[in-house]
Amino acid sequence: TKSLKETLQEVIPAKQEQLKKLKAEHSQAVVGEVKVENILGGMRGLKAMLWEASVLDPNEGIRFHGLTIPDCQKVLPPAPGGKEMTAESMFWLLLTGQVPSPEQSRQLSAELAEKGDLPPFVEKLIDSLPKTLHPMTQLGMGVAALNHDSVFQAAYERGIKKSEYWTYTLEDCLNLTAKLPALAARIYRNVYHPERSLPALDKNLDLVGNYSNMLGFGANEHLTEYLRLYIALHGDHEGGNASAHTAHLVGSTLSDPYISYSAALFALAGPLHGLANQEVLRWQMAMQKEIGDNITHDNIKEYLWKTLKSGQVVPGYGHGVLRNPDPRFIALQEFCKSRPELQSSPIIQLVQQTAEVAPDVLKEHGKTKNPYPNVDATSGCVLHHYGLTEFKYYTVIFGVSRALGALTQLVWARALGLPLERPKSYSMDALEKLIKN
Ligand code: AMX
Repeated sequence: TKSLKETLQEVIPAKQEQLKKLKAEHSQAVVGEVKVENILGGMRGLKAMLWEASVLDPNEGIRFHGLTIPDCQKVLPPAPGGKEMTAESMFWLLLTGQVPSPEQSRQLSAELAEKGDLPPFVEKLIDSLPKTLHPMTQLGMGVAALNHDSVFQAAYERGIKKSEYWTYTLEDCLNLTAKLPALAARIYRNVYHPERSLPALDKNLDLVGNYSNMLGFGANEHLTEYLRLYIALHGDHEGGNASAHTAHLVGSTLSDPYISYSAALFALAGPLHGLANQEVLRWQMAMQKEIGDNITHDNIKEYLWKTLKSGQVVPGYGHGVLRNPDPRFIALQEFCKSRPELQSSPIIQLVQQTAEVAPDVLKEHGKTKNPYPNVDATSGCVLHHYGLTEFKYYTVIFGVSRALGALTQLVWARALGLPLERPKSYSMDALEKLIKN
């Protein structure tokens, strides 16, 4: 069977050819226009970026190399004994556009487990941080520090040909992906359970199996399976979202994958992006506390209006691109429906009931372009039910996941020789002049 690198080596020439042809034959083709609203509106809707791994349709949601989430659930190999697709199989798909065989997926698991230990100085760095430092800040710092061992950076200093960039980038990306569970679990242990010892990486487990084990939940196969699904699903959401875009932008300066992804994590740490993960649960629990046992649609509606009237957003609802319920939300809800213990969980019931009421309230409120739930509306409550209750940590899990897409696309950016990203900006005065002309 072919390794990941061999598979990639085979698919790169055709993509390089496709890019060459696009440049040669269609460089001047017009695919859209730039309106003042794009410039003032955070570049929403502007077609301005190349990203191979996934494309987000406003109505259908995400497709990974053309595959929908249910397609991926059907074809991507699970871990031995499990049902949910593994992070490795999603990584393989995002990187190569191909579905790995179970054997290839297991080979990649073994390679990642082999590379997963942290260098001692990074362990010391993380251990020296105050527990009160947000786990996302710790994750970003740890990932940045791992660039000490970047093979891309070392090779660049030595002097390498552009055509070789991608091989060193791939090596860094695999090393970083491999080390994320040990790093993220160490942060969890230090902040929440300093009395616990951290288990060593198990060379027979997949990436998420090891992550769950190191978090202290290895015995809970249900949570491990949920984490597999969660991490595969959050792996990529096309290129324009703040974290993926940041990785791409920083990577375009030829910064190595560690510091590029570290920057991405700090974009993910904002409440309008990844931090919504922790905000949803905080908000749902405040709702639960206020409403008490008498949960009715009217009570939920009243609480939603209270949130909106206080000038806050309803966390877990709305999206920069999506205009329908997020298929990732639907997939996580299906997971909940398949487990009786989750169906009887009060917080999961509350999330489900909120999803029945919130769209109409948000429509009536009339501001958001998308009144439907996004993935964050449900992702945290399952973790909470299974005992991973520290919601300040949830965005870290998102950060482990988003690496799959962002890192695979750094490899492609180097394989395709994509240039330094440098859009044009204008002052309002300059813009007014432009409009007059
Ligand atoms: N509740 C209340 N108001 C909302 C809203 C919500 N859930 N979503 C959007 N709005 C408001 C916006 O604040 C904006 O108001 P303004 O005109 O006063 O500034 C208006 O509706 C128009 O916004 P939009 O074009 O529909 O959304 P956007 O592309 O600007 O922002 C997002 C998208 C996700 C930041 C926004 O919907 C939001 O803040 N949602 C809540 C936070 C959240 O769930 N984030 C997670 C997103 C997914 C992820 O990255 N993990």
